[in-house]
Amino acid sequence: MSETDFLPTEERSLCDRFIREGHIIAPAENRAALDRIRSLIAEEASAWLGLLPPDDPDSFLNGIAERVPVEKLNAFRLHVIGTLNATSWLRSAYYAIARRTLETVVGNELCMQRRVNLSIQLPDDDSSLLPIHADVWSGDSPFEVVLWIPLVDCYRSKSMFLLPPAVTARLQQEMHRYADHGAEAMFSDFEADLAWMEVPYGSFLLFNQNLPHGNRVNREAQARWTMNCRFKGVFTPYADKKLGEFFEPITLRAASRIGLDYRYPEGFEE
Ligand SMILES: O=C(O)CCC(=O)C(=O)O
Ligand SMILES: [Fe+2]
Repeated sequence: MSETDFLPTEERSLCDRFIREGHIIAPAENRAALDRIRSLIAEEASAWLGLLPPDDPDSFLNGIAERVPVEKLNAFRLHVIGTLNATSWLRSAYYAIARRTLETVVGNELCMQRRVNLSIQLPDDDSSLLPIHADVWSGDSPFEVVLWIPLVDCYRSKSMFLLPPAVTARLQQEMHRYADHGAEAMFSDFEADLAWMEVPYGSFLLFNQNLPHGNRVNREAQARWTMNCRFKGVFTPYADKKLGEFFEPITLRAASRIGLDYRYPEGFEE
């Protein structure tokens, strides 16, 4: 942190915590927005199954393995994601769930990934796993954060893991060792240091995607349902994921809009 830091104390301490721990778990800032997204997902999922919307979305989503076999899971998931992303209010509702935290940790002129991702992991299913990785290692900008929001309670293997910043510094020193041995060796060497994110429904997780993270086979009795979406400051550097293609500005302020639109007068020369 620089010597000059005019952030108010609470904002500085949240920033310090995000740097030190690599993540923040907090209650949804707009619970109605989260409930609305969960209802939409439960409705679309039941429509695909030819059922009426469930009275209890929590037990419907948790128990989805009774209705959707693993072979049909991807088609089912793609249907739900497709309708989710075709919904006009989806992204503003998603953002509303963590608006103040995003403003504090990332900034108030943000861009947001154009599509929200959905991941569904049935109990004991090994078909949709993400081995340990850092998004920044495969073309994401180091300025991005991931807002990860569960639709059911997530804990232990029904959640994701994150390697804390201090241990990540050690891993980065030894990175050459994994060039040949791959993600599984990295996972087992650092397994004891991984932090499993405990995020109940009603809360969100904001994490630093420069830190190694991933998931394992869900060994709990019920299905995992989580969404994720990336945010970054509009004017921070881009990597492979470009503005206008992957990202879209969502909170440009007046001075930036004026600056972006500004054209020097005809014939103006310095
Ligand atoms: O949801 C998970 O288990 C991992 C998510 C992830 O890798 C990401 O959002 O970058
Ligand atoms: Fe990731």
